[in-house]
Amino acid sequence: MIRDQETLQLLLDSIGSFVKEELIPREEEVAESDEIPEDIASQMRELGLFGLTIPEEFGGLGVTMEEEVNIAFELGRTSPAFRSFIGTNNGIGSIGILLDGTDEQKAHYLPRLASGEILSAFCLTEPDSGSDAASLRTTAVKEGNGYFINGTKRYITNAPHAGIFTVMARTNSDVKGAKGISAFIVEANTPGITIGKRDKKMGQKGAHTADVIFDNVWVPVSALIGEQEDVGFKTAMKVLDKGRLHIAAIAVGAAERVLDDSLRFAMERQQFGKPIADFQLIQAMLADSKAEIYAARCMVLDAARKRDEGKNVSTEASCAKMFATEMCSRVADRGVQIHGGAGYISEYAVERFYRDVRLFRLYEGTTQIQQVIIARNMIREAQQ
Ligand code: COS
Repeated sequence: MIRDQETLQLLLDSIGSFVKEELIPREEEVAESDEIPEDIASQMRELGLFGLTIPEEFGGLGVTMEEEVNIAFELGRTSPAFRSFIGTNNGIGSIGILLDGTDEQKAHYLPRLASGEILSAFCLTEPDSGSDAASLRTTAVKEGNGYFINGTKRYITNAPHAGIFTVMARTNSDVKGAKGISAFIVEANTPGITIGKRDKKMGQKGAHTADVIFDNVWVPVSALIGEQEDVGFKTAMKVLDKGRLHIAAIAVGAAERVLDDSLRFAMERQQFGKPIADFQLIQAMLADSKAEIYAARCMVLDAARKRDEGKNVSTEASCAKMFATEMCSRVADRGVQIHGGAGYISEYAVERFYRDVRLFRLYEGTTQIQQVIIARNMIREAQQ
């Protein structure tokens, strides 16, 4: 749902210009330094980019899902590290509080997330619990008016910068699987928390992930999201339903960028006495990429509109995430192919994007997990 087309267009234009004029020229610097420059971070704060999805009453812009995916199409056109920096506050690091938090929790944390004063991170994955998220072992044992949290969380995006963590932990160790899990908001400066060293990743330099280790970390009862035990797994799944749609939209934006770069290269590069864009085998790659991007864009927009209508889009979000991220990798692969030897050289952005977009098919649920979710939902519906 787009609330006001004109206002949205102004926002998209300003984000589009920011991407083109400020972020794209700094991509190389971020890839080399593995840092988001502070001046870029403050411009992001000024533009309100940390609070796009947080409701206006908490200081954000409160965009709808359809508006959000349109913004993500723009943000996807530059290095994913920039998006990742603002991504957790708009997504997996805030949605749990927004959907299931108490009024006090929302009022306390959301304004600071919206302004970018603090960053947030989502702690679900563990060393022995990835795709099988319900097998997580981190515990939160109740004692008096609080809980003691113990465990290790892995590959946590923005962990080195986060002010708060949404932590999924087992409050009921008698119950195996999803039912005994609860979600907590844990402040990063709580005694007993250690952040591991930054992971050395294949790509997405500038986006930082690390372990978060909880060693007898005490939190008050008020840190329990919604002050309700045993529903934390559902909170996490709802967070991921929305997050997956966002990642799908980012993948569409990244694919569009790669295709634009590849088309420009093909029109400039001369071989056999003419631009390689004149050759039909190159045209086939350009056309396949164009059609697939169009299909993914339509899927993302349709799923976003359905979510805005209040429908359950678990299936659609997984379809969109699976199709768009796989599509993005194919487009990046063709992009390298169109560039020929130049596509393997870091002077061209396509080499970096090829590595950067690989992560889209893994995080917030691998392609195989999306397939499981889609098929299970189909079977469940057919049984009803
Ligand atoms: N929204 C709300 N509730 C949901 C839900 C959703 N999208 N998906 C599942 N649930 C509920 C189920 O209804 C069930 O509750 P009931 O028992 O009351 O019916 C409960 O959660 C457990 O669901 P399920 O039985 O499907 O859990 P499984 O252990 O079989 O796991 C998958 C389901 C595989 C889908 C889940 O573990 C998953 O998404 N794994 C990938 C995790 C991931 O994306 N990690 C990325 C890291 S975070 S960046």
